[in-house]
Amino acid sequence: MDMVRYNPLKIEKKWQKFWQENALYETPDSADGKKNFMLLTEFPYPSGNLHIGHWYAFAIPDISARYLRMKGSNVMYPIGFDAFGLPAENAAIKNNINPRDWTKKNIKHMTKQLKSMGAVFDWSRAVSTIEPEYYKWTQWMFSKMYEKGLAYRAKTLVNWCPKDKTVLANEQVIDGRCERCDTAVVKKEIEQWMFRITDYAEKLINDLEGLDWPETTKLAQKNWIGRSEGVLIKFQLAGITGQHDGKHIVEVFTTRPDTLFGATFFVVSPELAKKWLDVGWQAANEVKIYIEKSLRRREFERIEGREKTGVFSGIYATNPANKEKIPVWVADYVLGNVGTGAIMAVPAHDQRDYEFAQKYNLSIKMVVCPHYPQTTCPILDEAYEGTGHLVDSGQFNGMPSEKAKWEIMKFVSGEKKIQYRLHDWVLSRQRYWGVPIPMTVCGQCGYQPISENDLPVKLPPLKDFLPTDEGRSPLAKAKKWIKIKCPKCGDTAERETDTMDTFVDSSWYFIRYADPKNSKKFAAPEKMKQWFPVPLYIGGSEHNTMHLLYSRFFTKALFDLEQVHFSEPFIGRRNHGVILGPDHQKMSKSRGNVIDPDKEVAKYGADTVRMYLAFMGPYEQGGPWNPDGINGIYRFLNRVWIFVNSKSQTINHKQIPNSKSQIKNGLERLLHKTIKKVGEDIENLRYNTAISALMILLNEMDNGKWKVENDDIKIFLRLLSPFAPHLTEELWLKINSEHKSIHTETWPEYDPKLIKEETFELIIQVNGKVRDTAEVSIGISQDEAVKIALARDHIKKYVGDKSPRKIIYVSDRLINFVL
Ligand code: ANZ
Ligand code: ZN
Repeated sequence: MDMVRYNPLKIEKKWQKFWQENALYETPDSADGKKNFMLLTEFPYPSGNLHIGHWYAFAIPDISARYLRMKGSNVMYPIGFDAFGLPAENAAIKNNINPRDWTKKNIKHMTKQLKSMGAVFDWSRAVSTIEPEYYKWTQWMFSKMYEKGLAYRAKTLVNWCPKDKTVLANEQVIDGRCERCDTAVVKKEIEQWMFRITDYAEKLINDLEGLDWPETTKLAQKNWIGRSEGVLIKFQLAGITGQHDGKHIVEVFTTRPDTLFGATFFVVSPELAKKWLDVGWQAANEVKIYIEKSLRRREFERIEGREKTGVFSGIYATNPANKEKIPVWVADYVLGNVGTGAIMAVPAHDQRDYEFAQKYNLSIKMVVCPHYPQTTCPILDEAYEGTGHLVDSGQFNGMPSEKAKWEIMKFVSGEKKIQYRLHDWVLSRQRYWGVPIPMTVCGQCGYQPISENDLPVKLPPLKDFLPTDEGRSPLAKAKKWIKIKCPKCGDTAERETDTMDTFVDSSWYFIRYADPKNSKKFAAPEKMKQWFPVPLYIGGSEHNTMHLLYSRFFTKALFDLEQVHFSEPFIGRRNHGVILGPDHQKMSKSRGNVIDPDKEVAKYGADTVRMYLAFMGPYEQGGPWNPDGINGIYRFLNRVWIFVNSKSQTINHKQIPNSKSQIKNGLERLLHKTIKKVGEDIENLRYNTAISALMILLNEMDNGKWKVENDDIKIFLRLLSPFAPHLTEELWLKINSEHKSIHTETWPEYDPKLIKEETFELIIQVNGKVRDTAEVSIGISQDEAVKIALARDHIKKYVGDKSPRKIIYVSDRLINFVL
């Protein structure tokens, strides 16, 4: 018997070509009565080369896509490219080529690499955010949102490099310095385009409830939005020169108005203090220096900074509750863009204030006592942040703190206020490689939207795309392009030269998959009805906040604009884990622990690489790459190859001597159990245990004990097909005379009778009293049950040599000996 060796490279290329030529994975908008299911993954950034993380993100959900198809859904598994963005611009500058050429080249190469996975991607629906046919709609959505006041222009604090004279994204600021020239970065107020995402803060929190998302993701969104219910309280500040009467009312936002009597100092953020300086406050030199210095620090350093810093401002505030004069400090643990940028500091009940007071020797006064009616408060070695009863708080003494909150609010005429940590989304970038913002600016009429009929505003080709001196977008250099007639007065005007943040492009890309070629609309309503909302979105937890929040905001805005029929984009969400290097460390070039998927595929074939990634651990956890592990999978697929090949030659020839039905039974049970298990495991993203079950099944089929029929092998191959699509396609051809792709087969069904537990706990009674139990096979006869029961030592004691008067047998439940 001669058998061809398993040669994955040969068969994989062949089948990929076959699938493509036969348009096997092109998903129709509807397919005779089948349920539509879009299985969405996060479209990649065309960085140039697929890494193993891409395989994890795309080749593994492909298992689910294939499974759902076999279960009878019309599954769309779309793919595209998130192709605008800074890296392209930087790479282009470095290699002296155009960002478009660089990006297109990468897309071409990565498309080839992605195809080597053998996934069911529908390439006919692929989208790329840099194509004018796509970004026309990104611009159109911006315009619609502008019309509704959801997009607007306003001053905001940005990172500014004084040397390069340019705005920097947070990621471009390294330890407070410009990543390019190492100059200390300052915060500068500049006008930017923003989306009013804060209008949706409440809905973005409340609507999480109906979503089937990981709790961690929901929590991350809630924390990011950071809703807190509090009170605005006015403080009178005296001694700020430059204010018209030297007096100044400053509001603070607090969630604990009940602690007002314990406010022993007052803190303003450097940002707010800077504003006072700008209008003429004559602060001491050291105060000015402190303000300038802290404005250069990055926000997260300020919050997580080990040691709090600050400086006394020379000013005093009046505590409105007890009229005490308290010192005003400038300290950078208070943030300029949170609340009002100033706080009442209550060191006894707020840990940050406590640490600050300790360091600068400020007084600490406890006003909420945890064990009332005892009013001697404990000596604190940290702030007491809990609730209790009020002490040292005038007429509020003895009141529960929860009640005192609102009473004290009334007492000082405070105002209830819901506060969000979330800011409006700054969407403009002073960069070349992005979607032009479709606006004009005219000396008379200010900003005007470009008419819908004139969209898309195409990105002009530019030779020099470095930012300009004043930090203006490189588009300002497109002298011809920039000139336009004002849509309102007809005078000469200029185009907006800012481009959009790439998060805008990716906030709606999934909608385009439903209708990628439409030139009249971003997607036809009837097609959207067929596909949305998305039932399952699989991606990385790094997108827990920004991307997922922005897409939800976009969807809600489009819903309110009556452009889409759904207000939540993704009903189900699962996060995949991260693949670590063989040394259990994050893969990185400098560590030299990077696994190159192309090399692994060349060595083992795509089926092995996919299946190993699926096998290495729970998908939601990820784990380290193990060279022995991938070998194990390769050996398994080789065994499958040999087993099916040999069976396909001997089937129906082999004589089985033993009683057939008896022998068949055991394998059949295992087959049906495996059908159930593999299906359920895939549904729960437990691909690893599904694969273990398939390994057990193969062992059992291959141990010579059972008569293995052609139909058994067909079931096995169908179960394996989502994991190893190429190998199973090849073997399917071998065992079927007429070839129809295995990937158009249905998922096998299991017989519930066959997977019932094989044993049960037989209850053994003597004279109606339970005396023992025994594990026995389901369906045993009364005679067998009697024999088993009477053989047990414990029962022998009761029954002795008496012969029972009566035996009551309830099959598959109990046996009772009446003596
Ligand atoms: C007085 C107080 C007493 C506070 C107390 C807390 C405990 P959440 O709940 O996270 O929203 N805060 C207000 N504005 C701030 C700013 N710009 N920078 C830093 N901290 C600021 O936090 C609300 C609390 O954060 C507010 O309540 C305020 O401190 C502080 F026993 O006011 B609290
Ligand atoms: Zn005008």
